Amino acid sequence: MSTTSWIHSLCLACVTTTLICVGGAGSALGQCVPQTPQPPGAPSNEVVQTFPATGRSQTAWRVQWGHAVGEGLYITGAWFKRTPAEPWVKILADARLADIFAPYNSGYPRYYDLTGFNFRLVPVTPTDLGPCGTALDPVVVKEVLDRGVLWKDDTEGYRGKELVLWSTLDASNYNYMIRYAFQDDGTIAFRVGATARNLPGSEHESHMHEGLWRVDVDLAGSTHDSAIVMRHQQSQDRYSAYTVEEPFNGGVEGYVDWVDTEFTELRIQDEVATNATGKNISYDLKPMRSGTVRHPEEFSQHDFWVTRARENELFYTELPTYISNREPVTNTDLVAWYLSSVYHRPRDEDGQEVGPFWKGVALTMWSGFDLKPRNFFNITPQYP
Ligand SMILES: [Cu+2]
Repeated sequence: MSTTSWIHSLCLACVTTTLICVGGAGSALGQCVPQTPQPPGAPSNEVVQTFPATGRSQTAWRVQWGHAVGEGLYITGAWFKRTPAEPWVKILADARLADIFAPYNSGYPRYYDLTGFNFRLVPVTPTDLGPCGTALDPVVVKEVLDRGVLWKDDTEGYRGKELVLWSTLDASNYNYMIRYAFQDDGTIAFRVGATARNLPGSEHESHMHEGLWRVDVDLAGSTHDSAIVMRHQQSQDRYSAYTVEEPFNGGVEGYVDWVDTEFTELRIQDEVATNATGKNISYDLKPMRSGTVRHPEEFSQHDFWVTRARENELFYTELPTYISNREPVTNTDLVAWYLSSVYHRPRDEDGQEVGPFWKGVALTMWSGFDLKPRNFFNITPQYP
């Protein structure tokens, strides 16, 4: 069967299925979370998921997505509902990998895997779909998954759920899985996973895989957003500690470095919209890190950048230019930029030379960050 025809048959099998799609032997039966049927008239690039999918929903996501040659999979809008009765609240205007940077330890090559090539997305396979997935189009997978226990209180508890959209970028010998997970507590998990065949001729050379993320957050609409930095600080005796919250870079475009002892986080806060207890709603950008890269390239000298949202400012490598006019980043329309990285030290598990051929692949290495609500709900989400 051709690639196209079996994808279509899988899609047809899944469109009306709410519980189990193409589960095979050993598939995680019972782990599939029912998918919400698409509302009539919804755009073809839009997905709606309520949690739970049937009965009285507690929270819901509405997500719009897109993809293009050389740009991977990206999000073109995301809205969340904290309760069934309230209108959708806008969270994202646009979110994407602005680039993927892969510099090798010897200094060369230094690949820009999005802007430097015209790499395409890989057609969806049955492996991609697993027991619960559906193909939104030939290259985009949608899954609604159980994500483990979200909270416990002795014998009480709740298993969290998430709507996941993901695709695979065919970066020549390499693959990057680009994954966005919209979770039932309002969190969005951004991930890029590096896998497939090590660079031919340099299979044993260590290198970095860096996700250069651009996230246009529009909390409750595009205006009135402010960037704030949160740092953990210890008092001099080190017995007590406190949190410093201050305007990002003095309130103007610029950068901030992640400091391990500070648990540095970037917060985007709306200056007008409040939750039911009167607090300004906000989202925290929480890094997922195993280290910090620094290269001669100026964009890599810092971890968080914030710019005023400009439709023509799209390139991560141009950040030093974008911030040079020091526009305000309080009470305005913002874009957050973040560099996530994994250090790939090749090992025998990546593969071996077998005669004249290489046999094996690097198992997936993930990097990314979460955007997590703060004072968006006024009470614990998904709690009875
Ligand atoms: Cu690698």
